[in-house]
Amino acid sequence: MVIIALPAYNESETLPFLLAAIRQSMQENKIDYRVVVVNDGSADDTSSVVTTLAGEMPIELIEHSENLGLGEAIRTGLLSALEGAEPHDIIVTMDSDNTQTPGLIARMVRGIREGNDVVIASRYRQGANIRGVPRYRRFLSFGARVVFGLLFPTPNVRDFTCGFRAYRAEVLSRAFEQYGDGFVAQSGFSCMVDILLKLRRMNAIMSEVPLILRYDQKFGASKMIVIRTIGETLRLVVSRRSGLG
Ligand SMILES: Nc1nc2c(ncn2[C@@H]2O[C@H](COP(=O)(O)OP(=O)(O)O)[C@@H](O)[C@H]2O)c(=O)[nH]1
Ligand SMILES: [Mg+2]
Repeated sequence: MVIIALPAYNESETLPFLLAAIRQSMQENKIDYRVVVVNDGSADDTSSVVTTLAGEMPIELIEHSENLGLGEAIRTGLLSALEGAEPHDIIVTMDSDNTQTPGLIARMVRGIREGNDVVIASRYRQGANIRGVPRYRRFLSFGARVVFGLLFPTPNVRDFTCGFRAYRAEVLSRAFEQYGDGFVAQSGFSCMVDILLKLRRMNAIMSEVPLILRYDQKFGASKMIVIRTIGETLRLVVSRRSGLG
């Protein structure tokens, strides 16, 4: 079983496309799946869009009564995905903005079945293709790749910040047992790096597959607050390097 956890903040326009693509891809690949959408206090009709589609495919909707940030939504999504999951099940997270292609999930699932604990959809692998990402955002992701690659070298990992990943359920359960809620300690976009560094410390086996990123298809603006994310990420680097976090 593959459980796809989607953090969603004001994604009513894109979710129908993404959910249809997920459904089609899972059917084509004959993968047993369910989707968990975490509506993080959206001001639009994200909830009703999801409820409408829930009649057509296996979707669970979880609501935060207010906007708590990507990290909290990821934690809620991972915890509910783990409820009732078997140790060998696979939990996938991805953006709800329909810029990442669910067709890649089948390959990520295979990566876990082959023996990886984590498979990352990576911008830095042969075959990756990035369309429409502004230059400064490319620069930031690349900066993160360089900084984390130097300070926290991790076999097979180049993309430390991408939100599209697959995890072996058993490894995530162990991480929550070990760290409690602190497994996802960052409330903002730096949560992805935070999670990765903790799994690295647990000696998880990781690999990457090339990501096709269709940012050119993105409706509306990015929800990432750039300065806040840089600040959080730098604080994370300092606390991890000094052994405080
Ligand atoms: N839960 C939650 N999710 C958010 C928030 N901001 C953005 N997201 C979600 O996080 C994901 C990444 O945001 P996105 O705008 O795609 O960022 P970008 O692709 O990196 O520019 C999307 O699924 C958003 O719906 C937030 O405040 N809370
Ligand atoms: Mg996105």
